[in-house]
Amino acid sequence: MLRNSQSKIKRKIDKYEIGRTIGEGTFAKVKFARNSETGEPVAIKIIDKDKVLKHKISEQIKREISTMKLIKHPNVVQLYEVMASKTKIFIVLEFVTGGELFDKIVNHGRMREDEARKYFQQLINAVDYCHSRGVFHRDLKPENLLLDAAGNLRVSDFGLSALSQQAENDGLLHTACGTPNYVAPEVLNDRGYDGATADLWSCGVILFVLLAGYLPFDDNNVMNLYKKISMAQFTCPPWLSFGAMKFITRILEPNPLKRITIPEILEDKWFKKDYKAAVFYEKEDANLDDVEAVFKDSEEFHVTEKKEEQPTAMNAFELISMSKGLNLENLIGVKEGYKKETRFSCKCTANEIVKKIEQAAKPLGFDVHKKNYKMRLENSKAGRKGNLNVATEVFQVAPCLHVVEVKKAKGDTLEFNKFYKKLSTSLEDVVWKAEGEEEKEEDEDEEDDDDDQIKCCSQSV
Ligand code: 3AM
Repeated sequence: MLRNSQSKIKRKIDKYEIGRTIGEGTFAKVKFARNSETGEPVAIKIIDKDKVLKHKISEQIKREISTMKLIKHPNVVQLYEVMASKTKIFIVLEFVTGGELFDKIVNHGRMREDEARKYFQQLINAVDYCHSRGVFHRDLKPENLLLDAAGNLRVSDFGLSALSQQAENDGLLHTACGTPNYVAPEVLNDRGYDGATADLWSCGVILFVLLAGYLPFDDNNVMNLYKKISMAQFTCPPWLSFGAMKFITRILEPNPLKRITIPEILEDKWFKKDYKAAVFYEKEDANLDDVEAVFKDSEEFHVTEKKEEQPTAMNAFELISMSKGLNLENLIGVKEGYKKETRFSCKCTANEIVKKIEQAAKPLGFDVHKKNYKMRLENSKAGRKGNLNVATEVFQVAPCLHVVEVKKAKGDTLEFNKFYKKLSTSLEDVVWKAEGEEEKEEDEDEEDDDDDQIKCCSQSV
C-alpha cells in the first residue's frame, strides 16, 4: 500500500515535535524538531544510552554538558536541555541555519585572507572561551563548524568530547565515520595529551584549508598520513602571505609544548588585523536539574516518545499544483537552503518509479534495499563523510501521479546533491514537468551548478 498523503504520523519527544533527520555524526543521529510550546526550531542529537553508560564516560559528559548549559557565546551552538528515555539521551541544541562553513570552500574554493581571518578569529573566540571553562572539544573538524543566519561561525559539539573520544577508542574516528586529517600528532600517538593544545592544532588545519582550499596533510594510505601529521610535513601554497605562512607554521608545530598558545595567538600580527573580541554574557540562572535527572537515570524522569497521527497541513496534490509557479522553500517551512531532501512528481506507476531508481542507482555504486515503496540506497564506497545513504519514498497522489521524496540519510550533502543530479538525469523521461518548464530548463546556462538544476523540476528542502 502506498502511503496516504492526507495524514502523517508525528513523533513527539516531550514537547518537541520530531522532524526529518538532518544527519548522522560520529556518535549521534541529529534530527530537526520544533518546540510545540514556542514554535522554536531546534536540533536534537540522539545518542544510545548504552554508549554513554557502558563506557563509564557519564561523569565527564555530565560535567561538560552542565558547563555548556551555562554558556551563551555567539560562536558556540547553544545547548538548551538534555532529556532521556529508557534507551536514549536527547541533547536539545539551537538549530543553526546557515549550513557548514566548509560547504563554502567546496562550492567557491579557497577564501581570501580577510574572510578566512574573520572565521578563524571567531573560532579562536569560541575555543578560548570553552577552554577557560574547562571544556575541550577534541574533535574540531568541518562538520562541527556551522554558520548561523547572520553568517557567523558556530562551533558545535563542545562538551561532547567524551563521546568523540569514545568513538576514537572504538576505532570510529579513524575509519568510516571520520578521517584523522584534523587530529594532532600527540593524539594519534596515543600517549596522553592536553585537550587545549590538541584543539589548537585542529584550528591550524582548519585555517590552512580555508586559505589553501585543500588539506595540509592528506594521503590515501593512513600510515603515510599519520607519518605526515607526526612530522608536520606540509607545504604552504605560494599565494599565502608571509604573515599567514608564519602563523600557520607556529600552530602546526608537532611538539605540543612548543606549539603556539591562545595568548600568543591573540598577539600575532596576522591574527590581530581587524580583530573584535566577542561580546556575550553568561547565564547565571541556568537550571541543571535536567542534566542531573538524565545521569541519575531514574525512570521517574524519563520522557516518552509518542506517535500521533496528524493531518498534514497540505497534501501532496496541493503541493504539486503550487509548484508550477511558486518558490516552495518557504512553503515547506525551511528557508535555510540545505539541500538534503527533495521531491519530484512522476506520471507513471509506483513500480516503474522504484525500478527506474534502482536501475539508476546500481551503476553509481549503490546497494539497493527495497521495502514496499520505500528504498534505501547505500553507496559501498566511503565519501567525504562516510558512506552516502539515500532514502527514497513514493507517495501516491492520483492513480498515475506520484510524488517521490529523495532524502540524504547519511553522508555528505554535496555528494548527495551530485548523486541527485545524476539520478534526475536518469529519470528524465518519467519526471513530470509543468508546462513551460522544459523550455526553461533548456535555456539554463550550462555553467549552472548542480543545485540550480535540481530546482528545475523539483523542490529542495
Ligand atoms: O550531515 P551534514 O554534514 O549535512 O551540519 C551537521 C551535519 O550535517 C548537522 O547535522 C549533521 C550531523 O552532524 N547539525 C549538527 N548540529 C546542528 C545544529 N545545531 C546541525 N544542523 C543544524 N543545527
